[in-house]
Amino acid sequence: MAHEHDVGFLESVAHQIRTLIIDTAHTAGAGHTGGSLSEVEILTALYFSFLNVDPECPDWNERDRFILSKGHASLGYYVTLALKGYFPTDNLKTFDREDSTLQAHPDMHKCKGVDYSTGSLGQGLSIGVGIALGGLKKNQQFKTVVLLGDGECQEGQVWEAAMFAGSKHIPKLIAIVDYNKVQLSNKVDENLSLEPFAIKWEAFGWNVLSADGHNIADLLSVLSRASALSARGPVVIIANTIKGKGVSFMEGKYEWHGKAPNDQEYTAAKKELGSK
Ligand SMILES: Cc1ncc(C[n+]2csc(CCOP(=O)(O)OP(=O)(O)O)c2C)c(N)n1
Ligand SMILES: [Mg+2]
Repeated sequence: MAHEHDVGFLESVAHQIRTLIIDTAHTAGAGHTGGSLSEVEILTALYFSFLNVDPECPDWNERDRFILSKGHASLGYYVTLALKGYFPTDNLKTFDREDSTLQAHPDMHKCKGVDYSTGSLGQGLSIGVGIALGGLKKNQQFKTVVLLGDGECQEGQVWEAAMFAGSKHIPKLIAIVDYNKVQLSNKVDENLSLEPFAIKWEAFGWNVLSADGHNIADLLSVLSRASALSARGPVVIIANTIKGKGVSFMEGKYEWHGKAPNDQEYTAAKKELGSK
């Protein structure tokens, strides 16, 4: 079930998630660290306040749906699901192993709490549109939330899904873009700029909100506005974030897109996080 927690509590959850992301990446020697660190507060606000979900009943038919369209950032997702109670945090030690339920990209058939398998960028919004439409046709009340990367928004399929949802005024559908300005090997603007981003979504028929993606109080208030607005049609939240947020030498660096810290980097990262 959704819970209203105070911001201080949620910030401590976010800090725990960030620390466990670093631990898990270091243990596995793998993972998309940068994009996992940028989504921490978004996932915290969603799973520990906004989403109506129950880890005891992961398949409950009326649960809110969540799709991590930027599936490569599974590290952050798995840590959040573990802390929420879907599976023991000890399982995180198996991340990215061949026999693990926690594959590099989320697998809905292996990992409890994962509503849809992702990893091939560009697909999540289409899936979310389909799920939201299904709920609408069955007169169900659940919300569907899709988290996209900004580099991912260069994919044509994102805009086909956006055009469809906007044109059909699909309700209870909320997209969030983790706008960290960095993709795999360069900055989004240097590669293929999304701007004017908000105007594009508006032109596709969406209500557009923006948030400081690292400020829990702001995220909660924007999510609540998004929820109200989504009664009439789809809403996108452009969440301004920093790739690698929380570890100074990872912040804003594409070099940390798909890299795990070595022993020395791990010690330095933990020192920084511990002192916060
Ligand atoms: C269709 C597809 N093309 C390429 C990739 C490889 N890939 C994985 S992550 C990534 C960059 C994504 O950047 P962004 O969406 O900005 O994610 P974030 O910054 O949040 O990590 C790419 C190109 C992929 N997973 N899927
Ligand atoms: Mg990005």
